[in-house]
Amino acid sequence: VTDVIDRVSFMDFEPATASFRDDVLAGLSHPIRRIPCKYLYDAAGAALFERICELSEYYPTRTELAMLQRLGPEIAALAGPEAQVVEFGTGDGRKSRLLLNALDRPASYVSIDISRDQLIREAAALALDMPQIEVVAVCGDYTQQTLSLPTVGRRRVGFFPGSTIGNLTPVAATAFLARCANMLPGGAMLVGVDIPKDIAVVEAAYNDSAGVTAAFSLNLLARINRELGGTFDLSGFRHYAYFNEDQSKIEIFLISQREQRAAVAGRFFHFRAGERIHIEDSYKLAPATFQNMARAAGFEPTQVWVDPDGLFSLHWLLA
Ligand code: AVJ
Repeated sequence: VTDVIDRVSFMDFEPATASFRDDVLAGLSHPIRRIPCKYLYDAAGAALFERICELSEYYPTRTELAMLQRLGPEIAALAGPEAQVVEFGTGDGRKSRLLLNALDRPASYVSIDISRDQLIREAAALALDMPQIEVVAVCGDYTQQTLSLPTVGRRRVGFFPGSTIGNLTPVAATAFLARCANMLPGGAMLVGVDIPKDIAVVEAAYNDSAGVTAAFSLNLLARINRELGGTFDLSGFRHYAYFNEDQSKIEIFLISQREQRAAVAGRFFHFRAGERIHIEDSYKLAPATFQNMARAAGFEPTQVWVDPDGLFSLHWLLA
């Protein structure tokens, strides 16, 4: 623990900051153009994502929140008293608060994130709201680094909500879970996973009628314009999301509406009409499929809960 700010202990593992510039230039130079989805979440992108979570078509957030609410007592019994909650990634804090409020006298809350500012802001806000809990903010890249965490409390309970696991390929998701299992010896992990369902329902969630998801996708080009001296004409690109049934994932693209050029950091890129930039994958995993993945990562999957409409699942895994 290197520092204590506003009742939050702060540990910095100084994750390698792969630069936005390098990743965008490499992604646009590749024959199959692709930009990692983590870059969708600058301040403007995070605000648009919060609006997505409120959309009637976007079922995951409200479904998972309702499940956490309803299953609180059951999860508390499984976690036991004085647990140490370890969250991988920082959300808007709503789900973390729901879980912590449901548990039996949780001892501590550890939040791990690569983006230092958001991490400290959210951890400090949570520490203010829940003064009885010891809050630790860990700046690190949990997909790349093995992070040794301070032990405060009885049992570690990992938390990875939102079906964020679906943004990883099955191979990367399994590697991530294996890393989690090593960080939670003798503990458990609660993971939110979106389930395959009627294609029209999934596709509507990523093609909302108000166009918020389209604005979220296009913000990536706006961000490139803002931060990398980009010259993208946003009206020249269209958001496109479709369900790839073979791989059980939503694929999201920006499609060039005409032949055009754009500069990024002083380099020019040419786009044919109809050419795509792949910006996100969101896998939908059936409970048994996810359990097999967790098993391959060294967890023992036990409880799995599905909401009454069969939209979303929560998994309890033993490390
Ligand atoms: C990051 C997994 C929560 O894939 O559903 C929502 C991101 N992208 N709409 C998802 C997202 C477009 C989201 N998660």
